[in-house]
Amino acid sequence: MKIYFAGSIRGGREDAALYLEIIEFLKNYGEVLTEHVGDPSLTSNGDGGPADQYIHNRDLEWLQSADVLVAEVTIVSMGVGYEIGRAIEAGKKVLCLFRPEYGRNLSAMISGCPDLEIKKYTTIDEAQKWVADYFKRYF
Ligand code: 6K6
Repeated sequence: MKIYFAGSIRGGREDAALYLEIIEFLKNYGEVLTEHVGDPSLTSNGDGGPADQYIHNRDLEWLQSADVLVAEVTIVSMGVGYEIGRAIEAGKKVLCLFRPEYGRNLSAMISGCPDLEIKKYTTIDEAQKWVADYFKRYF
């Protein structure tokens, strides 16, 4: 099982520690291709990394090879939204995790999309429960 985890990078890194916890839990179900998304040292403006075109093409290859996309969508991120759209077009299963108490409404293009599942949560325990439930149902 190959899992692509998506979370905000240039959209803001406030939830990086949470991404790391979700990634660690996802490892119970398979290989997480995008562990770097939970790296606390990765900042939204980090310099010296690979060129954007390289990142885009490499990440899309990983996405195409993945069985499932799990996206934390609370922090608005263009990259995460793009990855969700590309994953749906490729016929991948998509689970979105969202914390409504963060005070923002989810984009209608995500909340109105019939081809993905959105689970609302407050605590990491709840997020883990939704992940476990999703993998039990589909894999
Ligand atoms: C690093 C530091 C600042 O910018 C970077 C770019 N590096 C990236 N490395 C790997 N994956 C990336 C990078 N930038 C975006 N992504 C992909 O898009 C990840 O898979 C995330 O799920 C998503 C984040 O998009 P933004 O728009 O929040 O950056």
